[in-house]
Amino acid sequence: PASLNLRTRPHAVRAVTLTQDDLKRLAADKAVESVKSGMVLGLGTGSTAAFVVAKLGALLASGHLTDIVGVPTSKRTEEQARSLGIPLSILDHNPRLDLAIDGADEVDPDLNLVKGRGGALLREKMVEAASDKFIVVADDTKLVEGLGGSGLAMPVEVVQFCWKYNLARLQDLFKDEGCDAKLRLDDSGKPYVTDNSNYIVDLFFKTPIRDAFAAAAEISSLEGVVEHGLFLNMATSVIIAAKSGVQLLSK
Ligand code: ABF
Repeated sequence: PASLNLRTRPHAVRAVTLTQDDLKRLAADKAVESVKSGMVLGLGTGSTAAFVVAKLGALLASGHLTDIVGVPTSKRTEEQARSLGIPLSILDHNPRLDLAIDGADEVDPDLNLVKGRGGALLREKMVEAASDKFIVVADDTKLVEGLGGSGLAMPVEVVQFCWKYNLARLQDLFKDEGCDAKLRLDDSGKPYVTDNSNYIVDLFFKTPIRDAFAAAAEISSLEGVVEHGLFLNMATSVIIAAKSGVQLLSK
């Protein structure tokens, strides 16, 4: 019909294009549907997790959620949650959580994850390991066939003492994967310091890690390594938002 002639009335139809942030928000809102009043929640870190915290704050303010307590996985998540009036706690006082919701950097077909590109991997892993359920929220760009396959950083948190020694040992550990290890720097070019006063060595692989479970054990065995970004057998489910819709991946 003439009314839909796009040449004469180009404004007639405006395709809704979902931005990456829209997808992250969609995944976050879907995950928050699993939150019930009275829950003790692990609050993740990163831009997707920030949408989760924002949604929780809104539901608390509107009275749709009551009596929730948040255990943050970073100082910046703590600040965001506090600014929204979300009651906060720590693992010392809440050693068992009902549910943690957090982002991820890579998700493989077995729901194993690479996390920590946001620098919060230690507190994330502590909080998520203490949670009965752990829902990961991500946009579809995070899906990989094999961990390490994105070519982006797989972080390892190390003590500051002799970090060069541990960087060299980590690089050597993954020489078969063509690993390039780099000390993470902050915006001013100084070593990035985590919330826990440690450094981060980022590992970049040319090919995916052959055996993530063996790799995790080998990394953890290095003296001076505090934590790494392989989150294996931890996610209960993963909510992936894509332009085609939101998908729930469960074990
Ligand atoms: C955090 O979420 C980090 O472990 C990970 O790096 C980040 C992903 O960030 P984003 O959601 O912004 O992609 O849990």
